[in-house]
Amino acid sequence: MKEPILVTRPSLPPKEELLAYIDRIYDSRWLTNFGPLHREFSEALSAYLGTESVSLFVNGHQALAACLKAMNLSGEILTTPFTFASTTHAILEAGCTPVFCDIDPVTYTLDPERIEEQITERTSAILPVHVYGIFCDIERIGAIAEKHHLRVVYDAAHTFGETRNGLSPAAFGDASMFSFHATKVFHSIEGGAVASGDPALLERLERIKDFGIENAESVTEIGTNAKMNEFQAAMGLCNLRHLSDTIAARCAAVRCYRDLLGGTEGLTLPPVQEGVSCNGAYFPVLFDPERFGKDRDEIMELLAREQIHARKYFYPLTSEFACFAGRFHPEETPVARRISRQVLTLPLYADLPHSEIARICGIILSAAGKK
Ligand code: T4K
Repeated sequence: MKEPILVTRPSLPPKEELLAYIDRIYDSRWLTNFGPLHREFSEALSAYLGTESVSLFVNGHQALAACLKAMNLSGEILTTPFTFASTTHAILEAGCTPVFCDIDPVTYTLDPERIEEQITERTSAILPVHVYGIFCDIERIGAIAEKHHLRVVYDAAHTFGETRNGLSPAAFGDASMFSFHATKVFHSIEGGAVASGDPALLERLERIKDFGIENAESVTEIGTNAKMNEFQAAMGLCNLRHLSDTIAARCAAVRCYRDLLGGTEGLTLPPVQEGVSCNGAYFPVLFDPERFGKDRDEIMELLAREQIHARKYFYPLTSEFACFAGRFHPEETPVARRISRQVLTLPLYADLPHSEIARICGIILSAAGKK
């Protein structure tokens, strides 16, 4: 029987490269709490992202939650419901209220038109998501934020490894959060980071993730424990060396999907953005049941019968989560609602054979009698 195909599979560095770092960890007996590999990884990431420094975290979610806290945000934060649970949960954990704006039907990111109409005197920030690695409308979001004196924190969990007009995602907004989870293009098993041009914010983050400890005898605020450990940093350092090969392989897989599915009536493939070097993070396809002849759930089921496990990233909308029943109004974001019901993210990882991509596309196209 064939191995199941999952939506993603982590890239791994050659084992001996990782073992060389593990030897160093054994020799030093320094396992966590700002060890030498933590420092090395932090410097390597700053160089890669073109920033002065970054603050590393045990995962992306803790990075985002700590960032909102460190900015002393209060009141309402304008955001998208078309995202992973983390984005909305981080806002609530920071003691703020998420206010959901609708998304653009082409980029699936926050629609600037919808942002401005939701600003009130309680709004303190905008939290857009570069979903699937598709960049938000940075210029218009920046202009709105400036006009209304709002902070902008990008959830850049999906964008590591990309550039926009030569700049890394870290160059935009007041801060950006990256996730280095195992399922991401680049990972440190679990992990995350905040990048910002504000050294005071980064310094505060270093304390918040370590219980608010300033030094052995001084705790200056209530913090948490969200430090990245040395084993995570070791995996990150190894993977960073191989990142360009990983991205090249993922982008070749994306091209293969585009060649096979492009131009099919009723299917919408992810947009190609001018000036953006893509990282091949996800391959979301929208299925319009009227024009394609089959809906998203039918296709997902047909693939699953062949042991191919695509995922509905991101359905339901975070505003529709059971834990928020009755609290938000998902019908007020109709574009996000429609897209969440049509989207299927197809399997994509660096070593996914192109013959398997052809099989996946064959199942999809023949389901609708298009092959
Ligand atoms: N913001 C956004 C926009 C995000 O998408 C995320 C995370 C965050 C913030 C928060 O960042 P982190 O705190 O996670 O750093 C997965 C990931 O766990 C999550 O990181 C990611 N977004 C989300 C979109 O996807 P699940 O619940 O779908 O994961 P799971 O366990 O179902 O794995 C997905 C597939 O990957 C499975 O089919 C199996 C495969 N897999 C998974 C793991 C963990 C492997 O082959 N090996 C593995 O080790 O959330």
